[in-house]
Amino acid sequence: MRRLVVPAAIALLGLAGTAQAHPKLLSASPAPNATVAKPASVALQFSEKLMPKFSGADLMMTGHAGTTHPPMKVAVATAVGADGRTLVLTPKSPLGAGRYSVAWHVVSTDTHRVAGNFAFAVK
Ligand SMILES: [Cu+2]
Repeated sequence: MRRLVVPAAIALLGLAGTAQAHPKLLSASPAPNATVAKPASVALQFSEKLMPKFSGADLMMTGHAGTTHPPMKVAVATAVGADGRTLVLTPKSPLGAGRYSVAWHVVSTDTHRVAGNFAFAVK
């Protein structure tokens, strides 16, 4: 029954909320599934202003040299840009060639929490 209850709750929320504005990931650099030269940072632009305290992302290396391996966390500094809507991850050391995934979670200023993930590759 649990599977039925959740959609019903979401439907109710949809009816009750006229000003529901969940943060959406508008764009990212590197773009999802892109292959890029070594990026100095990873920037995620959202549709809503973010609460920096509750917003962040994990950058993981998932493979290199044509192999995949268990996700290895990459040390990054995380900041919200001056526009309040962009999450910027700056790796502490340059990203090597390989495959990466970004698992992000953000809370917008209207307290809505959204999470997602995408992958990119560095050549
Ligand atoms: Cu690796």
